[in-house]
Amino acid sequence: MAQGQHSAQQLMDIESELGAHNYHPLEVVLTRGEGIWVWDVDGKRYMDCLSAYSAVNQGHCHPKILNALIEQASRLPLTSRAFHNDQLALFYEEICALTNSHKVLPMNSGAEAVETAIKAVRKWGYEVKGVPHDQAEVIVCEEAFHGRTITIVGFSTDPKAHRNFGPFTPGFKIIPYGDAEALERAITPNTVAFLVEPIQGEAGVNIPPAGYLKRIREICSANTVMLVMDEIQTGLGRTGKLFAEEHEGVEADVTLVGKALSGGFYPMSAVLSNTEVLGVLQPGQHGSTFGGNPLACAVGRAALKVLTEEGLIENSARQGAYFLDELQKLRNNKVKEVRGRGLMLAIEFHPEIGGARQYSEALRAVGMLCKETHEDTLRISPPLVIKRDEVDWALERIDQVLRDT
Ligand code: IF1
Repeated sequence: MAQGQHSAQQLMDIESELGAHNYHPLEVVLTRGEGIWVWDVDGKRYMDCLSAYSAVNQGHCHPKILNALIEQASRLPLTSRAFHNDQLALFYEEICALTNSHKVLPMNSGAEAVETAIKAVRKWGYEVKGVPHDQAEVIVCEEAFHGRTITIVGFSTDPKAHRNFGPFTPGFKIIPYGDAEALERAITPNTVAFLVEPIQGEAGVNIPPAGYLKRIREICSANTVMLVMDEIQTGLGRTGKLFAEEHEGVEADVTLVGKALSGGFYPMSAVLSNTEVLGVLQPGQHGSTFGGNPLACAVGRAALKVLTEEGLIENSARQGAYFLDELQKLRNNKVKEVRGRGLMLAIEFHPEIGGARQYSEALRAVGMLCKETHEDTLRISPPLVIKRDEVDWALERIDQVLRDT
């Protein structure tokens, strides 16, 4: 069926009839994106303040990444890892140089990177640390989000994420987020890793107390426990640094990236290691049909180049600081707290006002697309290419909606 033959409502009705209802999207049907802007099928323009959950940090349809995609797709999209290709080594070189990593394992989704890291740290635990067979423990946090596989939802504290999906994978211990001493108390001789987000995204931009990242780094080092930082949402410039861990000068043993690693053009993730955790994996012990494919690598190389050459990390810090400062000036008794680091921002409303969804809907009506999380919090994460006058444009609408809703 040619594009444009269906109304927005017809398309939503078909989705509702034929698709599983595992999402509750805003009632907007998008057809085009460019930079921070997206357009719906009726030609209405919106500022995208979700960036596909930080997968579009470089802005929609960035021409340089698009050209890399088209060029590689027309030459050689996929070889499998049964053979070498001429993009993988170059992607390795460029991401290792940028992130000070020694080893990389490329995968496709963020959840696959998380699962890969869990496999690698367990294997490192048995073969290097000497943990007794099948006794490895990984410590994780309450309110975390690391993906949707059975193993990952098994250690989620969000009932929506794990109810009726059991039985689950054993070997995980859950501690409160932001409490370094809880980590120290939870460590046993069988602990192989601590998996944590430097800022909890899905939990509503939950920023840990100052010094938390530094303290968990010390505790992990003192106990030979691998610090695995999930930077899939916070990484690649979102918080105003390449990685959020840099705000406290911390370097994880294993860093997980995804989402904006491809600028939103292609599913791509990677496990980065600055120790020999990835060195324990031998041929035949892990892999994926599309992991490290030449198309992903060509797109990833272009996405990283755009991020660094166009100063998007610095822009995220600059515009994010301004955005946060101005949001905090919006005096409004419905707002409980405004939080943020770089362009990873959130407005938390008082529970009694009836939830943040009403604000997602009201902002959509005035041309801004945001997403609520955990009932009372509105996430604001525009692409990192946003300019000062565009931040002001957004602030005007947020102020108007807060006053009128
Ligand atoms: C959905 C949430 C955000 C992530 C972190 C791993 C992954 C994610 C820190 C897994 C993915 C996505 C998943 C997407 C919506 C979005 C999300 F609401 F689900 F929780 F961003 F907060 N680590 N987050 O944020 O990466 O396998 O998805 O590539 O499931 O609806 P993935």
